[in-house]
Amino acid sequence: MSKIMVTRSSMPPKEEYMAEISSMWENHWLTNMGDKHKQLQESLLSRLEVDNIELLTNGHMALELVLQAMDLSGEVITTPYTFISTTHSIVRNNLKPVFCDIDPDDYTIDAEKIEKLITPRTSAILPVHVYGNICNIGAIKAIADKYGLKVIYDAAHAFDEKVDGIGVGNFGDASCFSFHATKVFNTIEGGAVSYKDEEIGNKLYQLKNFGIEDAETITGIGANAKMNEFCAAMGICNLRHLDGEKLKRKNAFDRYTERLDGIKGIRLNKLKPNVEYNYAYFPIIVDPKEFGMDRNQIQKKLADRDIFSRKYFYPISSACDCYKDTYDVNETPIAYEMSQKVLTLPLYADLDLDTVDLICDIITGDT
Ligand code: T4K
Repeated sequence: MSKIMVTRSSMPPKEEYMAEISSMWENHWLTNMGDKHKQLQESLLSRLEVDNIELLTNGHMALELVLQAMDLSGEVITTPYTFISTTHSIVRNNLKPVFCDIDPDDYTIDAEKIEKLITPRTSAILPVHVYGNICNIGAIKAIADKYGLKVIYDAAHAFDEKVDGIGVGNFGDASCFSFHATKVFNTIEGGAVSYKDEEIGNKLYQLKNFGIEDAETITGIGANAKMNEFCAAMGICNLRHLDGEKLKRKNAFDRYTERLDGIKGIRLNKLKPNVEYNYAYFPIIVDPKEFGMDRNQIQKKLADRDIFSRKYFYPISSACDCYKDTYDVNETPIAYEMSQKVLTLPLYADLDLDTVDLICDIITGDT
């Protein structure tokens, strides 16, 4: 058996991608908002059922530039239980992350704990739809409205999800998606921001393209965060196969659930009936006392059989070397505890059910 990694990029048939990019050998247009960029942007507007979307070079720049476009100051309330990109995007905007603890059931921000972290310096809330679990959007909106705060969702894990039939990109002032190779939908590297206010869109466009208005007019101090044509073409192809890929993920996800649900000491991610999921990740929370083994031991047992799980998200942001002198992990005890117990099992469209069974057998000690 070849190595099983935590995920594996979905790719369209080679011929389909070759056909999609072949026009570039005629027009020699490789980047700077070409035809493929426009086509993908249009397709995503309708697929995600959002009013506005801007494509970017990756999910991190989506976060970093939308925060910049909003011209925020002071403090941003967020959680440390995320990929480090979320925290870095705040700090790299000279803003201060204020860490709120998470809900132990779905790992997203605990909305009940937000209000007491608000100070006169708070300008925004940046919650994360961790593993595709949707944050408590109603409660977050109520708090944001009460205090006049912006809400920017890190929706890197929530591509194509719906809540009560509404596309996830419609909540808050903006939502940032990642189209990295490891995601449910990939453009190799890529990302996007869906947003409400058209002015944010104008600023984002400027920020991703050096602040260029036209060849002789530079009005902003922008960066370069454009999605190139090869990446956009990959997205166009992958989008055609998305439904099938999601279904295959669901089958693997359901098999894991069938096999691991109810095992003493292993807790699974609870799904909510009003959410249409994308089956991005399969995290398990391992209680060593109850299970008789900790997650590191499970990870090693799997690795001994060439199966590579990951500890998404360990360490939490506040425990990382670059932040640990500024923050105390004990301020977010649930996030800290989850980071000590979580193991994310392999999940991707082409993961066959026999391999899921093997992984479960190794975990439960049946092989
Ligand atoms: N916000 C959140 C909540 C995020 O999770 C992320 C990214 C972002 C923001 C930022 O979005 P981007 O700027 O990345 O678009 C991976 C991804 O690189 C990262 O995108 C993702 N989150 C994070 C959770 O996971 P690593 O360091 O674990 O990736 P790596 O290289 O170890 O890959 C994991 C496995 O994926 C490999 O073992 C095999 C497979 N793989 C990897 C690559 C690179 C493939 O099958 N194909 C590939 O090309 O971070």
